[in-house]
Amino acid sequence: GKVRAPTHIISTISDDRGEEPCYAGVPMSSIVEQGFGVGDVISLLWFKRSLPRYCTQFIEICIMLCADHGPCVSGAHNTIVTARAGKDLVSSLVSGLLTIGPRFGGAIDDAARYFKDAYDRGLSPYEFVEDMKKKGIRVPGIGHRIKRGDNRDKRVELLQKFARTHFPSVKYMEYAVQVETYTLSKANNLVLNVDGAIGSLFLDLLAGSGMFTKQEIDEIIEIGYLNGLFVLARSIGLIGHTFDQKRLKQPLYRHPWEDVLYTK
Ligand code: Q5B
Repeated sequence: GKVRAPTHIISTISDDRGEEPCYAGVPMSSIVEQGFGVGDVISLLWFKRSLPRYCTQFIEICIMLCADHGPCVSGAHNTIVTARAGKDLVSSLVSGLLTIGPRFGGAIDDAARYFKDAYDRGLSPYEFVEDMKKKGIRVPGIGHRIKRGDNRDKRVELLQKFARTHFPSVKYMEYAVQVETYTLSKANNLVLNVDGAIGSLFLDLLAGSGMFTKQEIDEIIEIGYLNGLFVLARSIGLIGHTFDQKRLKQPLYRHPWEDVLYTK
């Protein structure tokens, strides 16, 4: 019989060979006609399935809330400096994106990994936090430079409120809140941050929606899908900062000598 030459690429999420592109089998016209939003497109292209409206709405809220957090955070700072050095949009954007990592915005996957492992193993918040301390690992999703126990992150409150209203279960989030209660008893800056809120709530979305098998959930957490939400969201803000600097015709940035401690 006929032998098909092996392909060099396998792809399962979109297909542009027909009359119109399809995302996970859903034609573009259906996406537009059914009034799908960006949360639905993310569901199709990342998770390869249509998710219930409350899930796609949650994804959209994450994107909106993480789109920007002012000019002083690591990502925006890098983007602003790069734009002011006369670089193009893509260079300015990626310069900011490259700061996203374990300390800044890229703690969502690890927060989900550690909260899931601790909750599933039945560790008390005390056991979990003290165990992390013994290992010398900062609890991902906990701590913030400017947010405090008496100045909570509004984004975290908004996500929690939405999930408490719409999710069938928020057990992982409640666990993260208990962890926060314990860490706040140690230091006032050790709040549940936006990464920790998204990480724990996405666990609830995956476990409670009935749309994913246990194996699929483990794979999503292991591969690390969730930092993608912050990367995607913050790209919106970083592009905005690039345009802003160019519109304002800002000159080359040079850090002031007075703000550097020169020492031998
Ligand atoms: N300590 C976020 O640290 C930060 C601890 C901890 C145990 C912890 C830190 C951290 C985990 C990573 C994480 C996401 C680096 C943050 C984001 C997006 C953003 C950003 C924005 C946006 C802040 C002081 C003392 C030390 C530490 C201890 C600190 N964190 N212990 N577990 N998690 N968190 N990142 O203030 O005894 O003195 O040595 O790494 O979740 O990125 O808005 O800015 O939208 O753009 O620099 O919101 O918490 O504190 O390093 O001076 O530590 O607290 O061990 O103890 P800070 P440090 P000691 S959201």
